This record gives sequence, structure tokens and C-alpha cells, in this order.
Amino acid sequence: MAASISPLRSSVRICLPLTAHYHCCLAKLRIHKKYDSQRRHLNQSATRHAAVVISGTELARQLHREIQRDVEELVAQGNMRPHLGVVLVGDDPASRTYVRNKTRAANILGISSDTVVRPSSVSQEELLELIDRMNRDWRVSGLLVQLPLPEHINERAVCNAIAPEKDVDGFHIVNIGKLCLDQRSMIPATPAAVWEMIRRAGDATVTIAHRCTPRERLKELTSLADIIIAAAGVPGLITADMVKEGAAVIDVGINRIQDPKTGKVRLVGDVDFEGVKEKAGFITPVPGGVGPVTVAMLMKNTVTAARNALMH
Ligand code: L34
Repeated sequence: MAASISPLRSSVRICLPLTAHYHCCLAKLRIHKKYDSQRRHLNQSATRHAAVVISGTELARQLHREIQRDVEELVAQGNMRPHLGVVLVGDDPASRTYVRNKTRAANILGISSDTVVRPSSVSQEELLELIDRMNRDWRVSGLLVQLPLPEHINERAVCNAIAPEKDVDGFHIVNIGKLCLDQRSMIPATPAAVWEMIRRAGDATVTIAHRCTPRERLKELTSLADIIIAAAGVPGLITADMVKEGAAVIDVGINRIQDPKTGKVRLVGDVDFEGVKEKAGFITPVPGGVGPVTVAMLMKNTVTAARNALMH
């Protein structure tokens, strides 16, 4: 463990005796050694000052209330209920779960939806025809094709086939272009979710690294970062030693791993949650973090698409 205590650490030391702060904890324990009650107090505060866990489930619930109001307002004004069309190709279990979560949320919010399922053997041409039909169907407000698609299908071509005004994923080349130019566009649900969660944690400087950045270099970068957004799909990529005290850690990774003890398949992110939560100021869990907020942001985009359609 590093022996030096930075100005931040010493200020932290005064108000939050974290378990990671060996020196200060030991010093304070020594001071309070005689007073059992105070020692307990110290231990309790050590636990209390672990990272604030930003609950995606809770945030999604709040967003749902807002979206539900928007939907009812639209309908009360005599408009058609927003409708989400989903295309699901193949039988990838993760994709099926995500799509189910989306249609379930839609249903709760008063957004109607339908999922068109095609086998993984579907041709690109058939898929493009299906999209074209849904593009022209006035009952469909928002349309998405769940990714990934089978190897023989060009995902870019599929994303570009969706009418930009129905593109609730914001994956169409025109919507991505607009996003880059800061023009009004459909913001992709996962980045929108990450943004929504960061807003809650406050503003700070952002550093960007790459999935293939060597671990030591990655650690240099993450150690400086006020916000770490992990979206590499590598379980355990971010460990406590890589995180600056008090940083906000947003975990976008969703990995299915087999628990060595129980043998059961378990969902984990890219962050070693148990370790990092002792050091970070804010942390998002997996599951129940970015995932549910992603779904909520998609619902928001669907309502936006329905509203935009009124103006054309
Ligand atoms: N076209 N493809 C398209 N749009 C998207 O926005 C997505 N994405 C990603 C995969 N492919 C896509 C999603 O919908 C990832 N993703 C997504 C959606 C929902 C959840 C996770 C990822 C989610 O609900 N996660 C839950 C747990 C789900 C589970 O049990 O596996 C959570 O609590 O994190």
C-alpha cells in the first residue's frame, strides 16, 4: 500500500475514516482504544462511507413514472399510443432477456409493442424487407433490431435501413452523425443511461482508455480518473487498486460467469464490485445498474419518436 497521503487523502482522513485508510484507521483506533463504544462508532462509519451505490433499478423506477405521465398525456390529447416494434434474430439467450425486459417495460408504461422473431438463418434481404415494411407501418412509432446479428448479416446495413425518425436506438448513420455534431438526435440508450447516472454522481474530469490498453497503463489512467466507465466486457477488469479514492465507477459490462463455488451462472460487470465499493465514491451494480436505465431510456426514445411523428 502506498505510504504517502495526498492532500485529498488527508482531507478525506478527517471526515471519512475508510477501511482502505490503514494509517488513519490504525491511528484513530489507537486513540480510541480505551473506548469500546467509539471503536464501534469508527467501524460503523467505515462501513457507512463505502461508495454510494447508484441503483439503476431505483432510477429506472423514477424515469418510468415520468415516461408513464408523458405517454398518458399523449394519449389524452387524442394521439395514438406509442408503439415499439422489435426485431429479434436467432435465439441468443441474453438478447431474448434484454428484449423481454424492453417489452415488459413498454407494457408497464402503456407503450404497446410487438416482437418479430426470425431464425438465425434469415437472409439479410428478408430482414431488410421486414424493416422496410415496419418503416412504412404508421402504427409503429419506434423500431429496433436487437444486436448482435448473425455473422452473415451486415449490422451497419441493417441499422441504416431503419427510418431515422423511428430509430429509437440512434444507430442509423444519420443519427450517429447528428449526435457527433451536437444536433438534436436520438441518443443511444446505453450512453444515455450512463449519462443519466453520472449526472447523479456530479460532474468531473473524464479520461478515456481502450479495451486493449495494457493493464499497467490502464491503471495509470484509471487512477487519475474522477469517473470510470467500464464497458469492455472483461469481468474483474477494474479492481480497487486502479480506482482513485472517491471516484465514480459506472459499470456497463454485462458478463455471464460460472460461480466457482455454486457452479451457477452469475451476472457480473467489468468491475470488482466488492473491492471497488470500499474505495469509490459512487458505484453502479450489475445487475440492477446501467441495464434497467438503458431500458428506461429506450422507452423515453420511443415516446420521443411518437411525438416527432405528430409533427410530420
Ligand atoms: N439494438 N441491441 C440494440 N439496442 C440495444 O440497446 C442493445 N443493448 C445491448 C445489447 N444489444 C442491443 C441492450 O439493450 C445491451 N442491452 C441491454 C439491455 C437490457 C439489459 C442489459 C443490456 C438489462 O436489462 N440488464 C439487467 C439484467 C438482465 C439479465 O438478467 O441478463 C440488469 O439488471 O443489468
